[in-house]
Amino acid sequence: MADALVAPGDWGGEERFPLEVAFCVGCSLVQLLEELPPQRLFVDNYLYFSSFSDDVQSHSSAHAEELVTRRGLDGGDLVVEIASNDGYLLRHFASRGVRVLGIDPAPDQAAAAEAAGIPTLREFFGPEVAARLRHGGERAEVVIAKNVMAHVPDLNGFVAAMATLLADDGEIHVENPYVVQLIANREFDTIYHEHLCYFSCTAVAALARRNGLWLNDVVEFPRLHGGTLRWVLGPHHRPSEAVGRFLEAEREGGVTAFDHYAGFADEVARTSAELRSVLTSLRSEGARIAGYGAAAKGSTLLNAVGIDTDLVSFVVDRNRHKHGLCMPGTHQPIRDPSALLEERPDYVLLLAWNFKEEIMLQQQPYLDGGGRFIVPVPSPQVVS
Ligand code: JHZ
Repeated sequence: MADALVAPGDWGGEERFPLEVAFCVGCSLVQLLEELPPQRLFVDNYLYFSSFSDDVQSHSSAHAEELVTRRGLDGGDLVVEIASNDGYLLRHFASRGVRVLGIDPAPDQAAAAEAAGIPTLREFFGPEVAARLRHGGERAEVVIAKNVMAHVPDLNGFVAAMATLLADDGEIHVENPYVVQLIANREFDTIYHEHLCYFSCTAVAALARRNGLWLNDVVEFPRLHGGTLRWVLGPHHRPSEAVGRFLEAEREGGVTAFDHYAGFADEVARTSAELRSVLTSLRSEGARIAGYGAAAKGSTLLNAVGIDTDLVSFVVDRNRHKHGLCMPGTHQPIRDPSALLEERPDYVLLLAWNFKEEIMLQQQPYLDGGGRFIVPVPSPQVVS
């Protein structure tokens, strides 16, 4: 499991599960063939705190600003976020006087949100929670679901539940990495058990229609998490020009047909072999290599490519909840980023490549001292 960080030496209890991805010719959805229980993924083994990225913070604040201004939201309106984590987004609505409710089953993250004044339901969101809230008189002007729709086993139930909770003229904002960029940039390490689905606009439009909603807008954030789209869904058919443009581009680009995905496994195998050979030859020349980012995608990459502690000796991460633990499967110890200046490894494998600019800016002293980063995807590249 990609987020199941492990205590040093505690290797005996580690489990491995098959990971296969498939394309549905019926609805164009790219999806995993196996599911693990959400409780194990997002409650028992989950140390992800959204607030550790400045880029995510500024993206969230801009999102709140746009919605509050355009819709004129105030204390009479409710904004609900599903998978609200540590309150990284809702706090920007709350500080503007809007009523908020977070929903997240991850205990430590929900506690952090509550401590920041964000009321949080500690539950998995679904039809039952939505019906209960609606029965209690709650309807949301805006429902937000960032990087969570891919996590849900009952996808139709989840979307129908968002519709249940929505006010008559409300908006649903869903964000997820865009499958087109995943394929184009070979972001294979973002495929792991937490992510059951990989969305195109075609798949989201079909999903919305199956659940009484319309896809009304598409907004692109090409740098966020390797390429993110925001899909705006609503109960009325009011499509922006972007909706038609994206759907047409996907048809023309073949995104709705299996051939588009057929060569992906071979490309991933090539990138993996290339990365292994870069690391192996640097090590054989005596270079010392560390990793940056104890991310879920990081453990996926380390395990998929077979990067053990001989190749990459330790990993650093800003999230203090991860310090003292080790990467699952490959067992690199996780340390504070200050270890890069203490140990001065010759190279740092950038496992959190989605935050390349932000991390390289923070690590200017390491770079100034001659340090170099290796960016693994789409194909390994050394940057200094
Ligand atoms: P990051 C998680 O995936 C989990 P992960 C989840 N499956 C999901 O959908 C996505 O997020 C959105 C650290 N960091 O965000 C923080 C620094 O140390 O790419 C994180 O541990 N310094 C729910 O885990 C990691 O890197 C920094 O300056 O792949 C990045 O993880 C920054 C910016 C981050 O997500």
